[in-house]
Amino acid sequence: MKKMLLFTALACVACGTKPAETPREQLVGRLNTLVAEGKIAYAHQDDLAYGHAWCVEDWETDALERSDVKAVAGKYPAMVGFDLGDIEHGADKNLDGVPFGLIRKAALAQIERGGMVTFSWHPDNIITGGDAWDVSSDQVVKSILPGGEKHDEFMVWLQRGADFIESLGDVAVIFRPWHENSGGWFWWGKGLCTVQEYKALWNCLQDKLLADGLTNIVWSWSPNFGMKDDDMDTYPGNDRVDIIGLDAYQQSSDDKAFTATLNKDLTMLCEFARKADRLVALTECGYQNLPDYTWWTRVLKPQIEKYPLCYFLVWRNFNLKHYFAPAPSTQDAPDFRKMVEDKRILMLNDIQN
Ligand code: BMA
Repeated sequence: MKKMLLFTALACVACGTKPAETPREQLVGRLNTLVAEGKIAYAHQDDLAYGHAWCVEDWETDALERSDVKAVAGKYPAMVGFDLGDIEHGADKNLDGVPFGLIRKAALAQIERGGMVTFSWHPDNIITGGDAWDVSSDQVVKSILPGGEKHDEFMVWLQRGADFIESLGDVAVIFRPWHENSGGWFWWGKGLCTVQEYKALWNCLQDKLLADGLTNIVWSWSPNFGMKDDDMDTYPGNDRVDIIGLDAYQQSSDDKAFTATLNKDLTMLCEFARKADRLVALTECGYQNLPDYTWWTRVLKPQIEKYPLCYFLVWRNFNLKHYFAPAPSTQDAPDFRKMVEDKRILMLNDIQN
């Protein structure tokens, strides 16, 4: 296969034509184009799978046309995110109870409709059997690296993740593993492994997927906001990352504190990415349950507009105690609609062609 590609590339050089773009190059190109046009794509986690007061019951027959975002704004998100947590066990459903069959179908529907897809992954703790948030041992990363006692088992976990991505076929997706590692709440986070171990963990996963022929992945690395000077030390490198992301949630009514931290981090990351010629995204954001009904246009939008971001992803709408995007019944819905009506913010219908 590789020889064939090389031959095609050489033949194209000889005849002066450019080789056709791969799905991966198309996705990177698409994101670069929208940034160059001063636009930013809107993304929502689990958008087609469930919302405030509904969930897809029978995914095999469901047309997957429901979406809280569409119900509020009349348009689907340009990008949809899903999480692969529990794929490592060969489970039928992810850690949040979303069937992997539904995730596959929804991801392909989103791409078929002209949209984009991103995956995160919250794998369990292989030493304790606890979840991704189990930080009771600082030996987990070490144990799964080559030479570690859990390495072989971990490679089986990676294989299951790789098999799922491969099952999507020849489409490009954004993959964002080992996220928020600047914090200490995941077993791969700060204080739980060394800088070298984190980078080795990144490389172990990426090299495995590439060796399996998964060359359509656009790789995203995303620390958490409130970054410290040494947080960039774990950046895997320009040859390993396409999108530098930031995860940023407002946690209290103090807008000023939130926006100050967000601006500080985005300024630094955008400058770093400009020099490195990488894309930048707000890979997760939100204000849980939206206690402030004008948060979208008063707090979030004025900040993200200042930066050359390719997308911003709002986290999931699990239930009335844990949601981030509106539904028609929530009081922030009019303000959200106003935000996404702005021409700068791209929804699915804006990027379909
Ligand atoms: C978190 C919460 C959890 C969820 C996890 C993975 O931020 O939404 O309830 O299990 O993401 O989706």
